[in-house]
Amino acid sequence: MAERPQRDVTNHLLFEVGTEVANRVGGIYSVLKSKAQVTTAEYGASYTLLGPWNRASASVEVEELEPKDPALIDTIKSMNDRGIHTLYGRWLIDGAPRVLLFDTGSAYRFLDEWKADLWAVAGIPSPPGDTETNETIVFGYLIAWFLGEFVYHEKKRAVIVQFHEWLAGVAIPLCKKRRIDVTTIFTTHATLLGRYLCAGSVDFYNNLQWFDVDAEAGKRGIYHRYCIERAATHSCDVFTTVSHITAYESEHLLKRKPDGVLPNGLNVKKFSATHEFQNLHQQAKQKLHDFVRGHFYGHNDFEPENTLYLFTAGRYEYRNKGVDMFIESLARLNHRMKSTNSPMTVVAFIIMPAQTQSLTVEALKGQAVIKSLHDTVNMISENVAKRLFERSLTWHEGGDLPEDKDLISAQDKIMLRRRLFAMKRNNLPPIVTHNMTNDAEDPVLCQIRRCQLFNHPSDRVKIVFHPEFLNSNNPVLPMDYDDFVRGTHLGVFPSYYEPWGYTPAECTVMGVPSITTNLSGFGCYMEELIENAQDYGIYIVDRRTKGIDDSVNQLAEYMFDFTKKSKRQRINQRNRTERLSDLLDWKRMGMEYVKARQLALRRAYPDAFDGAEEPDFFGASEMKISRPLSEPGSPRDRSGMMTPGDFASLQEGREGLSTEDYIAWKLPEEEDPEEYTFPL
Ligand code: G6P
Ligand code: 1S3
Repeated sequence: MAERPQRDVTNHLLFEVGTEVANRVGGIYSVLKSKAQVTTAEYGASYTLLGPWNRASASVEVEELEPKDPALIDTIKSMNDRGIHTLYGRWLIDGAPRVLLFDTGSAYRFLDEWKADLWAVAGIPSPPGDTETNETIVFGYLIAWFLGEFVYHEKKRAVIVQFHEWLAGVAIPLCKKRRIDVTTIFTTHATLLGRYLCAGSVDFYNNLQWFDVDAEAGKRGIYHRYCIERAATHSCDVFTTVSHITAYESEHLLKRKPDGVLPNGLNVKKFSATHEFQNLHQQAKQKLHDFVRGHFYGHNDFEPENTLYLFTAGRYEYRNKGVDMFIESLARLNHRMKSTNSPMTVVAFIIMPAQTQSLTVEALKGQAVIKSLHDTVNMISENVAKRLFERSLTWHEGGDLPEDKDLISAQDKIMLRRRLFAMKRNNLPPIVTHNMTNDAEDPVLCQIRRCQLFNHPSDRVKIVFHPEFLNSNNPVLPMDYDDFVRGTHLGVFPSYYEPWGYTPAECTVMGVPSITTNLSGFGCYMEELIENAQDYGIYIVDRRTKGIDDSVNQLAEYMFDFTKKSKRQRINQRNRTERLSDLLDWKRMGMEYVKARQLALRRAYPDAFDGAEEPDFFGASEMKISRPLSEPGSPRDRSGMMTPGDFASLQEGREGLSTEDYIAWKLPEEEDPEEYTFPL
């Protein structure tokens, strides 16, 4: 067997492969996009993302470039000469990383050949008719083709390739089989079986070690996909996932213990509004008030000042994202608020795209009715101002001041009366803003009906289900998602299956408190890191050790306690929440990626590290932090520095590499005293 040539590991190249490169689908797009800045800062032109060429999104997100690297030029040319269409360019996002996109459509003529090869070399079956798997195979073979040619042209530098999720994973066993001289990292952001099993009615976490994985995959018709995922897991040099909980799941369902946990970060600068964020909340909240005035026209018997906006959002995975629990807890919250005569009203939004036909007439009418009222009142007030001015001009000493009746004309009153009559409604404000394709069977609607949360005037909890992602051009709720989140008071994400969970993390960096669970990667991470997470606006529902009923009660209790907070307490809490932002920044989280890459190099080129000093990032810490905070609350006091990997260090040679802390992190000092001396 030929020896691997010794490549330069210091000036290595990095490729990251994913199906969501410049193509928004879900969480992996968020990972790649938000991380781009720190990765390009580290690698510059040595970093390229590889993905399938989705023409619609690439035309908006990618600017074409001429490649400069000779090996890249030769490889692209050789593939183009064989009829494979590619797009090389700059992804137009922060960090502007280079991307190389492959038109899978130009390679489908090889599909049958590649399927046969996949069976021959890896024993992976691929039944006909599964278009997603076909796409995965074609993409995987293109990537393996590209990498094989690339390292043929680039002989000096080591090449690290990091693959995200099974959809990008076919190339990994191919690299192994073909002995392509690259080192590979496979990062799974969820497991196929985990997602499927959790969506059913299975006690997932208590049975993880007992599942007959092949049989379970077979029963669900995903055996061939599972084979791809498992092959990628076992043939990569370094296997990682995004949280501990998914590491545990991977160990049992994919039968390999991950070498490390690479949690997801955010580009905090993008959200950072420094002291402005409280004002942004106030401004965005006004827009929510506007929406609510329209939606609840005729039933606007609750005060904006005493209204709290709660929301959940995400892909429509009813059970996995915990929407079932959210609605049940809202019903219990409603009951508690009613029985304690709470002065507050909660408006709970569910933002989850489902199949819809259009906005409902009722939702559109609500906004139109309120807009007309607004226009009419403006017109009347202009008329009143004009008359008041005219009357004032003719006033002389001893004369009477103008009376109200002189100011509002009969005409004005008729106009106003018309608008007021238009606001009369015989029905209750709707619980959903769109006409649903499957209204009768939609799980969210069925659960709302079962809990009888019908927006009755006596209800203290009102519901608005918006089954479409938000955007500022929407005529009913014209707000972008970030803007919407800023306007709310509390995000609620009681997920059952959530490898990481960007939604509560995004709330945090926008200074919005959130509720999550100890079954979500983010929830576990925060629970581990912060002693008194609730003070920081991070509430964690126990869905692991409690029964379902107790978890629902705990969630209802958290929400009920939140409704009892004063405005000042909410403001204080938001300040503390926002202060956690740096904890979630890629500048810190990205260090785990650095470690994973280093481990990949060590495993592929052990000789290059012999006798050499341990690289910096595994080296001794530069400084120690102690408790930097005023009360209340601090992250867990550690006389040392922390990285996310402290909770699951990367394992060298499966024997446990002891990684030293290398990044200092501390909360900024408290700026606002907990107790205010002025009245609330
Ligand atoms: C921000 C604004 C304040 C406003 C407050 C409302 O802090 O800067 O002007 O009073 O939000 O908070 P609330 O929790 O009642 O929406
Ligand atoms: C997955 O997306 P999902 O919503 O299907 O990957 C995300 C990025 O790693 C992660 O945040 C999420 O929990 C996973 O579930």
